[in-house]
This record gives sequence, structure tokens and C-alpha cells, in this order.
Amino acid sequence: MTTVITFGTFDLFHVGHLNILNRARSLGDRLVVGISSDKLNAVKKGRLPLNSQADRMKIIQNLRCVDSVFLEESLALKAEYIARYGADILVMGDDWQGRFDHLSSLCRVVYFPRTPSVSTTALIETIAGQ
Ligand code: C2G
Repeated sequence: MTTVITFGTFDLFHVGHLNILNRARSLGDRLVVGISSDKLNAVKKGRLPLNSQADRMKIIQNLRCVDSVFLEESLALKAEYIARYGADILVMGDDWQGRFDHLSSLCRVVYFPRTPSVSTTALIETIAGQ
């Protein structure tokens, strides 16, 4: 059984998120998703997500392509999460290209191209401009 792991905030869930999760799942038999905690986002992006971590976890957990979710509490714990969930492959979007190459001694590391023209930031800017 091949286990795939990926990480993200998945705030204001959109088709770019769905595409990468479906592509990640297609590489293996089981997809485990680390959802960035509210606290981690405050550090990482300097603001809280609009949807709470509990709601973001609930949405991702209920997707057909996802087998299980957990809370990602720190960017520095990837090796621990890979070991804990027995991941064979780590998938990230190519905005993270090269950033996780050091984990390739633990599992295969794959970067997929981002879906163009859609992002949580663009959605927030569009809504704010209405
Ligand atoms: N993504 C994508 N296409 C988009 C937007 C996002 O493929 N148009 C991908 C990102 O590359 C990422 C995933 O969707 O792999 C989740 O994106 P975000 O919610 O923005 O999460 P991010 O801030 O990249 O958090 O430990 C790493 C972080 O937790 C990843």
C-alpha cells in the first residue's frame, strides 16, 4: 500500500486545492493531509485563515480523495509526520519547489504545478473590492 502525504491551509477551498489533492491521491492508495493550524498560519502568513482549523479539517476530511487529516502544527515537523503516517510520497505545489528536497531520504518528494489563475488571496481581494 502506497501512502501519500500533503500539507496546506486550504482556506476558502477552491478548485486549485481540489486538483492537487486529486493528483496526490492518484499517486498512491491512501492520502493523508496535514491541515496547517490557525496558529501556524498566524506565523507563516501573518494572519489567521478566514475558516477555522476545525472547519477546514472537516471540509478536507469529507472529500472523496482524502483518507485522513491531522493538524500540522509546525513547518519543521514534516519528517516526524512522514514517519508517523508511514508516508511513501510527499506531494506539494510547485510554489514550494525545492523547499522539501532534504526529505527525499525519507520518501519520494513530488511537486505538482499550481493550478493557474485561482488562489485564496485572489478570492479575498475580489471579495474585498466588491
Ligand atoms: N495550490 C495549487 N494551486 C493553486 C493554489 C494552491 O496547486 N492555485 C496548492 C499549493 O501549492 C499547496 C496546496 O494547494 O500545495 C495548499 O495550498 P495553501 O492552502 O495555500 O497551503 P500552503 O500555504 O501552501 O501551506 O507545510 C506546508 C504548508 O502547510 C502549505
